[in-house]
Amino acid sequence: YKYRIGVVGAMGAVGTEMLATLEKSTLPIAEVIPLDVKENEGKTVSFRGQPLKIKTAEKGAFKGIDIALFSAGETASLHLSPIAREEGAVVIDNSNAFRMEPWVPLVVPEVNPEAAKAHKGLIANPNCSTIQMLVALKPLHDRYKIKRIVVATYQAVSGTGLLAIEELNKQVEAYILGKELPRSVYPHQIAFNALPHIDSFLENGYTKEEMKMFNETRKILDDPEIMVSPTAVRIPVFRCHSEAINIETEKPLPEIAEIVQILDNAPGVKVIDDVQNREYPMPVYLKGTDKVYVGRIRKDFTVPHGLNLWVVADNLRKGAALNAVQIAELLVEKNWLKGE
Ligand code: 2RA
Repeated sequence: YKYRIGVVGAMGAVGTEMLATLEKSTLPIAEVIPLDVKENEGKTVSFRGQPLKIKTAEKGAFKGIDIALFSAGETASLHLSPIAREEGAVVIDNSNAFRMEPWVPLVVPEVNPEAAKAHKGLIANPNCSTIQMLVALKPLHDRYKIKRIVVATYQAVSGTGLLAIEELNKQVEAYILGKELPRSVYPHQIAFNALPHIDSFLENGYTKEEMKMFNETRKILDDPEIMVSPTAVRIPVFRCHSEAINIETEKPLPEIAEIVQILDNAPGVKVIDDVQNREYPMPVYLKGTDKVYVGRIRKDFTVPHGLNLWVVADNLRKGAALNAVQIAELLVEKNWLKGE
């Protein structure tokens, strides 16, 4: 059997990456149906060298679609995912709309694949900053039980979308030309800056982006006690999020050499850590890659069982599109498409 795959938000930053990822997927694909807002109807996107016409994402558009990958924002997911499910599609949603709903599995295939089995027609893709953090930490959590995570993120502008990529380009250009820097996407200049503000602020002084990392980590690891203290920062990098992660574990940690081995052999992880030769993960070199890259691995000597890690991943790929496609591949491979 070959599957008909819908991509909702096909012209967005993540949607574009979903199409690129599907091109290389092991999924047996009969057809890819790109769906987007009405204004984009008739425009074309490329898939395996062929132009595909965009259709409007609306009632009736999902008939015959087996799996619908959504990356069109919360409002679109809230409105259209029930319609897609009614019309027979299994929805894999990259938005924040359903991630914390008890009936919706929140899945990173390398971390909690079994959670996908009991789906009810909708599976949520976690936030990019959560995905890369947990792919790296899962092998350590399984062995040494992490009790606390302190993490600072350094997030690329592509996480905001195509307009933010354009804004950074325009600000750098204006700076070089000695002109006033245009600004419309972020509350402050992003070029040559670091913005400690991603998504809106909450009563507790954290941002929604930071609380996603706290809440999603507990759900994905199925651990109601683990503590996560995030600071999410936007930096003038186009692609790939970086994270400085500090963990404290319940059990004693082994020597660094053993930790490196554990990490490098873990699913979805690659260690790049040879500081003498200035080798460590960096966003500018990791665009378009599929793994989560870990470096600067060192004990935190200030606590009994502590470790520091530097983690980089392509936020549009493993942080969004690739993880969503990997969930689709998992469902097909395990024959879990029907769910429960
Ligand atoms: C961001 N994680 O980077 C959020 C959504 N992609 O803006």
